[in-house]
Amino acid sequence: MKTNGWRTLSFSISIFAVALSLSHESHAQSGSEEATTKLKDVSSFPIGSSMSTRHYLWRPDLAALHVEQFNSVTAGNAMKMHFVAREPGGYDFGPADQMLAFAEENDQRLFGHTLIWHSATPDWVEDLSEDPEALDAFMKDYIHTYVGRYKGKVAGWDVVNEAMNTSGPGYRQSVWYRALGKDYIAKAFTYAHEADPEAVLFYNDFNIERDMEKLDTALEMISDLTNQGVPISGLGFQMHLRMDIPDETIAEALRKGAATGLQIHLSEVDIIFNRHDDTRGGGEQIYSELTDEMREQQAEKYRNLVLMYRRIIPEEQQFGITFWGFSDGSTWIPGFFGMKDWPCIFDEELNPKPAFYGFKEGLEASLSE
Ligand code: 9MR
Repeated sequence: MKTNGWRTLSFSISIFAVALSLSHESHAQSGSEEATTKLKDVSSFPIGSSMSTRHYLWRPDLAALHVEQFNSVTAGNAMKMHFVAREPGGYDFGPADQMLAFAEENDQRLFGHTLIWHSATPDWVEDLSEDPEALDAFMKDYIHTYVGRYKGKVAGWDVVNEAMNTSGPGYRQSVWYRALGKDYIAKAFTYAHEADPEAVLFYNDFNIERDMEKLDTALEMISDLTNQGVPISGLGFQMHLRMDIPDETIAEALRKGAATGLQIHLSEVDIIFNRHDDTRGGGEQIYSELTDEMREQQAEKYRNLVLMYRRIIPEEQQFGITFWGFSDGSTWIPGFFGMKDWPCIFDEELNPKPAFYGFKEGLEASLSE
């Protein structure tokens, strides 16, 4: 049974946790006390990361480090539609159940990613769009069944992900949009709220911290939804950052986000040095080596990001900060963009980078400075 499997995993996690905390001490920059302080212990809001069930099962070292440092977890892939609704005629909640078991056994908040996303819509669901009513009926059943199953267990959901064009203004012409118009968004939030009135319901998107036309389109949508009484309660900034995105631009975007009054989640944080064009395989390798100077600059960027979040987002709107992977050895970046990079706070060997200490400083700094 799964439960036994997870018990065994929890046991191995505690062994690894001890080993890892020892190894952190040897990499401490300014004393073992600082190195062994956990991010989750110095933060007033939840800190998390995406993880895959595969990693939990095959990489107990990653799982142990996650549990040691974080108190929130998002499935990197396992809770997407193309896994849950792989085939017509039923849902497979096995991987989502594994995520829940991991979260419950390790005191983690479970965040649901993601209900409606063009990129995770299986072909057979896309085919339903020839009959918009059938697509809507599927969406209703999917969200009711899925969110209802995890009612009270999943704290919040990315209800709709990436509904805006990749850049500039306008809605993405996804299969959902083409069949149901932009109303699909209001419907998705309504269905999710019906299934779990307590869950925090997010709209989530990328590049909205740098592309003001895109952000403004999302904000207009949010204000339309709110005016219609649609139960949207959160805005997720994915925050796949690049070193040269100016902090002032990010701050401006956060100010606009905060003004919605919604919960604000930095939902998929990482910071790269190289560039890409937002498409699979579209990486441009400018830097092929990570220098000490780059490490320090990245630490500063992570520190500033946390400070901006703490200063700009009112405490009651701080849903938390979630990394999209925390080790340079297992980040999604090289596989997706076809380029090497070092976006995370831990290196390939799971040693804390200056970025880890920068992030932690951002959490600990007094805001009256
Ligand atoms: O990290 C995820 C990668 O493993 C998947 O192949 C990909 C497609 O499902 O999705 C990645 O995660 C994405 C997230 O779900 C939504 N925002 C962008 C993330 C990076 O592409």
